[in-house]
Amino acid sequence: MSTATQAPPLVSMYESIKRIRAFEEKAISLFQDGIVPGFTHTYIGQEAVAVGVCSALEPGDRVASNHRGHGHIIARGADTSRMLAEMLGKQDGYLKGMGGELHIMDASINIIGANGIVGAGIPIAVGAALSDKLQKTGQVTVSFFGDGATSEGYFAEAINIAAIWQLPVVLVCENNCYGEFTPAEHVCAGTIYRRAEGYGIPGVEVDGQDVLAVREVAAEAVHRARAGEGPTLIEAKTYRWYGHVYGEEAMIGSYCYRPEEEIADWKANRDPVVLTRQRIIAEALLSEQELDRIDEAIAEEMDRASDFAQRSPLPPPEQALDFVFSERIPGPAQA
Ligand SMILES: Cc1ncc(C[n+]2csc(CCOP(=O)(O)OP(=O)(O)O)c2C)c(N)n1
Ligand SMILES: [Mg+2]
Repeated sequence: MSTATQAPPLVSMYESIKRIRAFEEKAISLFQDGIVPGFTHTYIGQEAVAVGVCSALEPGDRVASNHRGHGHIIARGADTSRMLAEMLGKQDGYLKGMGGELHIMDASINIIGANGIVGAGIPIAVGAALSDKLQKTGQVTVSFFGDGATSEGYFAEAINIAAIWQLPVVLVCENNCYGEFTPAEHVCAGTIYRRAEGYGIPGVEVDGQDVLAVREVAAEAVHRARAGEGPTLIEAKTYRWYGHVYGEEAMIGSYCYRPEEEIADWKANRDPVVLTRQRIIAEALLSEQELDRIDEAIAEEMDRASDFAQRSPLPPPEQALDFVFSERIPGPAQA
C-alpha cells in the first residue's frame, strides 16, 4: 500500500518512516526465531534521516547505501518482500539470495548498492556523479555513510574529488554516536560537518530525528547539486536503538559501551515515529485513528513480506558459482 502520491508530504513521510520501523521489527522477530542467517544491522532510530533525504529526491536520482542500509532502500520504494527474501538467502531475493542484506541493490529505483565495506560507497557515489556530470543527465547521487566512515581514506579522497570537480552529489553522514562499540568522539577528530569548510563546500548539521528539518537541508543540497554548484556535506545527528548488529550481547557479553540511560532517553524522547506522529496530529493532518489504519496496513504488508520470504526456495547448490564476478582458478590437480 502506498498513499505517497496523494498524501500530504508529512503523511507520506510518516508512512515511509513507519514502513522502515515495521520492516526492521519483522526482521528482528525472524532473527530471534533463527530464520535470518548471519547478522542484521538494524536501522531503528534513524528512520527520519533516510526518509527526509529521499523525500527531497527525484525518481531518477541515485542512492549509494552502506551496511546499515535497509532504511535508505525502503525510503526509495524498494520491494520489502524481495528485501526480506534476500536477508533469508532465498531465491526470490533481490540478489537471488546470493548477496544478503549488505549488498542489496535495485537498478530500477536507482539504488546503486548497499556496501559492507565501511566508507566504500562514497567514492562509488562520486563516480556515479562524475558520470552524470559528463553525460549531463541532470541526476543527483546521495551517499549515506556513518560517522565511522569519516575516518576512512575513502571519505577524504572522494569529498576532495567531488569538491574540486563540483560533482552533483550529496554526502549524508549519519552520526549515530558510535562505530561498532566505539563512541564517535573517541575516533572522529573535530566536528564532522565542519570538515566541509576545508574542502570549500557547504557543511551543515541537522537534527536527524526531525524529518522536516532533514528534508529541508537535503532539498537545498539537492538543488545545489542539480544546479551544478557541487557537493554538500550533511551531518545528521541520530542514534541507533539496538546494537551494531542485533543481538550483539551474545558476542560482547556484559561489555557495556553505551549507558542504559542514554539508550532509554533516545527511545523515550527522540523516537522519529512518535515525533512525526505528534506533528501530524498537531497540524490536524490526520487523526490518531487514521494513523493507526496506516500502521495496520503496513503491518499487513510486512506479514505478506514475511510469508513470501519464508515460502521462497533456497537457491540450488549448483547455482553457488553463478553471478559471482571472480575467476575460478584451476587447482594444482587440474593445472
Ligand atoms: C573498511 C572496513 N573497516 C572495518 C569494517 C568493520 N565494520 C563494519 S561496520 C563498522 C562500523 C561503522 O560505523 P559507522 O560508519 O559509524 O556506521 P554505523 O554502523 O554506526 O551505522 C565497522 C568498523 C568494515 N566493514 N569495513
Ligand atoms: Mg556510527
